[in-house]
Amino acid sequence: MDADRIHDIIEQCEIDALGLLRPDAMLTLDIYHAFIENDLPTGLQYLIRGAEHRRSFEALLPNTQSVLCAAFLLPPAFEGWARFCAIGDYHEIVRARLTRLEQSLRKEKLIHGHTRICVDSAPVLERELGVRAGLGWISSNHQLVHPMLGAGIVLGELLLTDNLDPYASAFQWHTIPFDPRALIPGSHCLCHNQRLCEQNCPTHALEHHTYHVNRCLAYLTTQHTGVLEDEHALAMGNCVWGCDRCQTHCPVAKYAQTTEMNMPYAMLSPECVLTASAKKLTRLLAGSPMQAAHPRILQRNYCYVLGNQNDTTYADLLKYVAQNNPCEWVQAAACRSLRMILKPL
Ligand code: B12
Ligand code: SF4
Repeated sequence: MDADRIHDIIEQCEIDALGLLRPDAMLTLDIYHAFIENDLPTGLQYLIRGAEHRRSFEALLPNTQSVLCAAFLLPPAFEGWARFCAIGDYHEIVRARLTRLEQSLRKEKLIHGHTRICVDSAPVLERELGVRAGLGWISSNHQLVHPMLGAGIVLGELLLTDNLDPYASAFQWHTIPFDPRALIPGSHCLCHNQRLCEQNCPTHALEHHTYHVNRCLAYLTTQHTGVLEDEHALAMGNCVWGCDRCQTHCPVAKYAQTTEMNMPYAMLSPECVLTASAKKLTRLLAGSPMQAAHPRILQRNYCYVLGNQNDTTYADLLKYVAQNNPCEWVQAAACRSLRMILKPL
């Protein structure tokens, strides 16, 4: 099997970069443990589950011999939505593409053993795996930045009991040599320490290469239930779901873009989102990246965003939500936004 054939397979599977690594001991497990012991906010308590599994791949796939780590470039997103929302539920898309990869490798008799696919929710340290596979470095914005794709990527892994050593170089597709220092946030950034990501973070969640999850809008707008501090609600601007500002201001591969977006839920009107029952919302958001989240978070976010618009078009809708939504913190968000838009000039 020649490298060209392997590269054809990788391209056919719509993988933008792929790297191979050995299942050696994780290098940043201490960083992860310090995070869950000291900084874990309520909405991320699920990270405690499986904390020990991150030590090795044994619990996920006994006798793992090779790990293929893949990066997928995201399309540009619709205003107010993070880029990962622009392709439906990326977990399903990444899983489907890695399944195709697995089937193609098996068909070509390159693999024979057991496999397991991981995307986001599996207890693995995906950013470390990405760096070790040669996909890039951890930037000041704490994201994995690929030299050609930038930070606007999602990751997925194919664990294998086959040893892919004989084909090692062929499985390095758009990679760079691994340097352990690339795991230290900001140490390999190409912007001469300008830290545009930090300067453009609206909540100061990034400071001197340190990341404060409690202030990050990517956390507050997707995982955190309850009311938001006023300063955070204001900093949201038009942020409906997630935040990409530290990523969009990163100068590396700023213009890398792929396929067009697929996000029908971005077209839902504020009326439709804000008057829906929790059950209807769950139905409307099926197949979207929001399907696993608390359905009321989207309603709360819409309330804050409407309040930040400084116009009274939606005042009646916000009044309706303040009086009728069964969730206290959605009501509170609607009241705050009403105060904002009805305040005397
Ligand atoms: C929990 C989680 C979140 C949380 C917490 C974020 C965080 N920084 O931890 C929230 C909900 C806020 C979040 C937000 C986002 N996330 Co997220 N998230 C995860 C998840 C499930 C676990 C991450 C984790 O273990 N966090 C704990 C901390 C300690 O780990 P970490 O930031 O990953 O840091 C590692 C390295 O950077 C390094 N490191 C960090 N600090 C230091 C310091 C030193 C000295 C050293 C040596 C190393 C080091 O070691 C750490 C442990 O391996 C992963 C999937 C996975 N299974 O890994 C996706 C994942 C990391 N997220 C991803 C994405 C796309 C995002 C968002 C861009 C989404 C969005 N637009 O809203 C934002 C980015 C926000 C940001 N600036 O980081 C992608 C990563 C893409 C990328 N280019 O890096 C992942 C891999 C999901 C995926 N499969 O694609 N996320
Ligand atoms: S995702 Fe947004 S809020 Fe979070 S660190 Fe980046 S710019 Fe700041």
